[in-house]
Amino acid sequence: MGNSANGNVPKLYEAFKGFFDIGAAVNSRTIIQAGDLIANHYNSLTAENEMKFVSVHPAEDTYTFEEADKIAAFASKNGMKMRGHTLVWHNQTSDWLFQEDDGSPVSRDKLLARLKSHIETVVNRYKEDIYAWDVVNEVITDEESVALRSTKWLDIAGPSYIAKAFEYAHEADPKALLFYNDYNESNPLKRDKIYNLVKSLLDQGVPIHGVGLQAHWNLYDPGLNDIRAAIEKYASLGLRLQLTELDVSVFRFDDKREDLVAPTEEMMENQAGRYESLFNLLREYRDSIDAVTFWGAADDYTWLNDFPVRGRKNWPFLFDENHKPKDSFWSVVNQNSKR
Ligand code: HAH
Repeated sequence: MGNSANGNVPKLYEAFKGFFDIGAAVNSRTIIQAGDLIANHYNSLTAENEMKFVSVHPAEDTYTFEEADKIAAFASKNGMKMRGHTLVWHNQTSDWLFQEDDGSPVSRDKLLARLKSHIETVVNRYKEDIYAWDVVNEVITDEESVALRSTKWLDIAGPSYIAKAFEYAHEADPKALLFYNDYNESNPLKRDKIYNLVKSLLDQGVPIHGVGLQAHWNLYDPGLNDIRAAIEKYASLGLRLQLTELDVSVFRFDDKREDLVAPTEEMMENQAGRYESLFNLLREYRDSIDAVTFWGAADDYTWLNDFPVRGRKNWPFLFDENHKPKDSFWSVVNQNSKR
């Protein structure tokens, strides 16, 4: 075991050597506030927001890469890999993209031309830094009857924008691994819709290399059997898998309680047990899974502090608010040394 971090705390990513990379989503603040922790324990980075459309391309002739560049430089300085997130999404995307100057909707051709130019510029810029891109994020609905999410992309361009995005990304960097990424990916119904979408892309010869399971999970859901079935189903497509945005919320998704200022002991015990069984399962699928990226680094900052309940704190990670390893950390790291 690599006991090379602080004292006797093994480095998280070293504990998973031979299994998969261990990543963290970061932002311009966390690479400073938690920079040491991040560089010490993770060997891969994703920019939480800084490479999204609205962050890098606020107006047609304006690209703003300063924040994204800082994160890429941090990764490179610390010898970490980097994933790109994300080229096509329905959120955090600038309105100008879909509009003419007078506010009327653009034509399909114009939207696709803008998409191509955006993808070329962004993917090209980070060619040396980024080995894998989330090309298309969250286009499948959670509802039973409909497959594709109703978005401006779909309204204007029709379903082929999905294949186009992968083609443009592949042209821009033929070496990059290209992912379809989504949440509620282990829900059997949504899983089958994601599978069908990805399969149809493969059948059309679209350059897609992986499925990203966001893995925004909690102490109770999804069940291990559903996670296992999802991994097997996606892997049966012959694609690479990654967990791209893992966190384990201490609340059920529909639990709106707001009274806690610290996690209960029971929550932290349950979380350690949950992480232990999750990583046992993930290790079983090491041949299909190449990386597990957490959607944050430590409990002092998580997007879950505002979602789905605004301002409610959550404690979803392996490191606490002071960047110290939690029981959840030891439950996944000790499992490895028992093997
Ligand atoms: C993810 N969506 C996004 O991929 C990521 O870019 C963002 O920073 C946080 C979470 C998860 C999600 C959502 O967008 C809507 C409902 C549920 C979950």
